[in-house]
Amino acid sequence: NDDKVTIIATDAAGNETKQLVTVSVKDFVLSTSVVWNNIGDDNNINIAELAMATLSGTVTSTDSTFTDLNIASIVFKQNNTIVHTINTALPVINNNTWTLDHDNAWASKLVDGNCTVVVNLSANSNSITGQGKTVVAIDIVDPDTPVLNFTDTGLSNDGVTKNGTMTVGDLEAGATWQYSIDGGTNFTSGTGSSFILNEGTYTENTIQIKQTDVAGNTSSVFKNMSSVVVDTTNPLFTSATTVDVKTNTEASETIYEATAIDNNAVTYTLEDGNQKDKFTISKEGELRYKQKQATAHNDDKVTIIATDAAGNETRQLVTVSV
Ligand SMILES: [Ca+2]
Ligand SMILES: [Ca+2]
Ligand SMILES: [Ca+2]
Ligand SMILES: [Ca+2]
Repeated sequence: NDDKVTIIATDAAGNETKQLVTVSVKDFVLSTSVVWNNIGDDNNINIAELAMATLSGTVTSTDSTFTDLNIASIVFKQNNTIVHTINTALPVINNNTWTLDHDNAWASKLVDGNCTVVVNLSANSNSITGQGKTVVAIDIVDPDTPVLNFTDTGLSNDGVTKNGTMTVGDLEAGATWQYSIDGGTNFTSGTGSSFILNEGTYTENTIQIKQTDVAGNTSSVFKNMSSVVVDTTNPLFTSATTVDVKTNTEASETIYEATAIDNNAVTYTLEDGNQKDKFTISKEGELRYKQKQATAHNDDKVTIIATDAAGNETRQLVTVSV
């Protein structure tokens, strides 16, 4: 501020007047803060937040004598590309503060990713300009609907399993997830990527799973479309361990009916060993000799395996006397 110059004004008659003029060179600093509102404190905008987000700021300047201080434009950039510019009906600066009200006209232009907002200021007939900016993350994509996988032991694809570990798939990195086993009445926070179902029957829609991404967007709810049955109980034999057969009974005749009780369907097979090769058994449990037995004896032994739909097995040794 120390440049001085004397200017001489001279009229046609030669009269002179001098005036010393001091010229000060200043850095005019004009800027504004830019703050997102209604987006929580995570600097991340989710779908619900974007529906009511506003922007505001406070203008800072090194000189209070600016005339016509105003916002010239507000520019939204994503990945260095301008996605929207507001240059009409701009916020008015009042007591150095301004607010951009929510409007779908600009909010709807924003997409997933980092968003930079630049607020351009102007004063003194546009001879002074300045700006402010802020960067925020925008996440307006719902996470995928989780999927449920489990090992369907025993009979395949019947939904009856002895392994109650339910694995949750399609979880997003950083997401939290919840599951319900009562049709969505109560949800429990999940950890890792699986949960354990206790023994029982879980009918259609009883098992529900949802996830929430880091921004707070929640997925659609997975619901099981068919029953899941967890069966960890072995079948219980109720048929006898000994049987008497008359000599010369036809081979086609059932000599013994294996019976085991279980909550789920049971099938019967024979275990290798003993006199297994002398017998056949139907999956319903009908035991027969392969050949007519002509002589009396009481030392034929065979082990019957009862297997439920989940693959749980119980063995019973049966002694056949002819
Ligand atoms: Ca947020
Ligand atoms: Ca997301
Ligand atoms: Ca099964
Ligand atoms: Ca069972």
